[in-house]
Amino acid sequence: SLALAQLSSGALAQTAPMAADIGGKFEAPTAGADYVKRVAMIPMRDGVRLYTVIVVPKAALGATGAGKAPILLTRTPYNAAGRAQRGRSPSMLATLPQGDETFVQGGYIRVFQDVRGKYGSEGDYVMTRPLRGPLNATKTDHATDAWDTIEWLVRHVPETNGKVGMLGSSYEGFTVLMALADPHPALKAAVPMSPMVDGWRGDDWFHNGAFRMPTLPYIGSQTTVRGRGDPLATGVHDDYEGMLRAGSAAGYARQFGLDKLTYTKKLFEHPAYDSYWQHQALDRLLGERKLKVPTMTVVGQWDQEDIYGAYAVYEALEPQDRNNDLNYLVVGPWRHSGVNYEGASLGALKFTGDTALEFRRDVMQPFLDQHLKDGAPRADTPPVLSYQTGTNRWQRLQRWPLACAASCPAPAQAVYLQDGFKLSFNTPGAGNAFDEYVSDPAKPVPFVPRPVRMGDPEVWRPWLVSDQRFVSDRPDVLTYVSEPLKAPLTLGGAPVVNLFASTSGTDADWVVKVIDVYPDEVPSQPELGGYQLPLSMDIFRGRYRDSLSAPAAIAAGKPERYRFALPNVNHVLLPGHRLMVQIQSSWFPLYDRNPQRYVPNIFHAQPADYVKATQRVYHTPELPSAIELPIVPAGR
Ligand code: PG9
Repeated sequence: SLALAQLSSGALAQTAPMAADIGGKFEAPTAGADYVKRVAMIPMRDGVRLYTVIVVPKAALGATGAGKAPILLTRTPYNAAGRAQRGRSPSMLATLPQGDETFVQGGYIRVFQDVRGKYGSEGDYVMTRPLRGPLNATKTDHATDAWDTIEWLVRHVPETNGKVGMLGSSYEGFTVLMALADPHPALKAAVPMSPMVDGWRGDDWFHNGAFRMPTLPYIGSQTTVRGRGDPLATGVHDDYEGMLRAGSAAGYARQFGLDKLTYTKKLFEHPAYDSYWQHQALDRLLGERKLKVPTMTVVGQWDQEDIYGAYAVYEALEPQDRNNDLNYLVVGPWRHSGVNYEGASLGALKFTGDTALEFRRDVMQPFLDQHLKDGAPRADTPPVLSYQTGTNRWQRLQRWPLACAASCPAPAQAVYLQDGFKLSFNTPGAGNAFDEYVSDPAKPVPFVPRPVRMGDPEVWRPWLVSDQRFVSDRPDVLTYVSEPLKAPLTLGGAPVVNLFASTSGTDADWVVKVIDVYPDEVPSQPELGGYQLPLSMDIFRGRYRDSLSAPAAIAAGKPERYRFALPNVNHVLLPGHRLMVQIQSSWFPLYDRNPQRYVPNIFHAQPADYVKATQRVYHTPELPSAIELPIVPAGR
């Protein structure tokens, strides 16, 4: 037969048995996909090229769609190629991240770019690179890199209509804000989500001067290599144990070689709010510039990483927003970056539906369309959109906050700590002048139940709503509670701590928590019976009570005033619930321990510096410890 004849003559091409099986560049066919993915090395003004992934819907290709699609840009230190690939799929919807779904449905071009020095980009990486100015004498920063990138995109992506929006969460939110410092004219809308704004006051690295230990493994994973560094080989199951054994934060850094990393050195050299931090405070820096781009800043009420910055930026930009159409704030019942995932619950809390999708689909998308799509209708965007928990409903508001010490629709009202571990709106009367506890750095109060698995997302993500009963009866935690409420108590703003306290040491941390205590029984969700839900909590390092930049020892035994704001809250405590305040002096191992003996730099505290101290919290007419609550009167 013919086949046999061909075989014997060797006419059929044969692959040599020993031909190498991994050969040249392989490219899978993409004809069946509904998008094309391009990679460009975009040159910056100093010649450094940044790795950029551009995902274009096929519907925007060719004659019919040419020049019609807007671009959404995210600049990331977290691997642009990976960010642009949730999964491998011929469908753009399945390829891009969950939070991008409405962009895909809306026909947007999506762009992810590695910031300089990370993953595929050239140049040096500088953690949260400061703007050009006192800390950055070079000619480039994230503002210029965003500018140069947008300039290139509008010239080189033929499918675009020339309008660009920027968005991203956390570090990616920080790069959005940086672009606003000197925005390219084609940048028409910005959505910074959970942005890192001030790494000392209350985002990521410190809260009010207390150092957050997860910073150290983060520096390891981000700065040991251009890609993703290895996690620490801690050798312990319980981070509480591992971090306690290491002593100070510097001791922990040394154990893993992290003390050799440049950014660790920078942090350890700047424990106070000195010019290094002040020159990076993005709320102040942006407040000094003209706001030109409509900006919708987004954050979760229980953002466990960047709970400070979004409100600070909104507040700093608000004076420029005379017509209430440039500076928007959105607060959802979310964890850090939760806006980009499913938002029907957080820990034990359940909401009315997928609140994150509701926001993305019904509010963010029309806002972006209005500013980025040619001929799109004006969106009905409220100046402030906030999900009120307790009642579980979205609120469209004209402003934020609703109550505060001055210049708010309602004045803050003090709730006072009372003898007998009570809380009331009356100033304290007769009775014991103070309550006391011994704070022992050898047995710090854990921030979540042990074993503490800080890197476990199940522990870390919802921890700000965790039931506080696991510490409320510790002898080193003071717990004050009101009577069951007869009427709803609505909070809409930032509670302010006004604490009068003394320590037998010469330095001290003060952790204050405002808590909603559920009734003993909650028939609709039994596990919430008696639940102690944290609404707003934070830490303050006592040495900074008079000056954030110039720390000073505390006089042992002398009552001093500690005044600081807690994170914002939008919540109704329902009738039958009780208001609770807890006070403690450690929150470990999230925050490094205060040795309680004053040392110049706590990072380098020695074992002998860690001493027990007796803390007294006062509640007398002269020393009336209180929390100033942002109470919204009924009917507002
Ligand atoms: N919270 C993270 C971060 C932001 C900025 C600097 C360092 C870390 C993040 O989730 O990106």
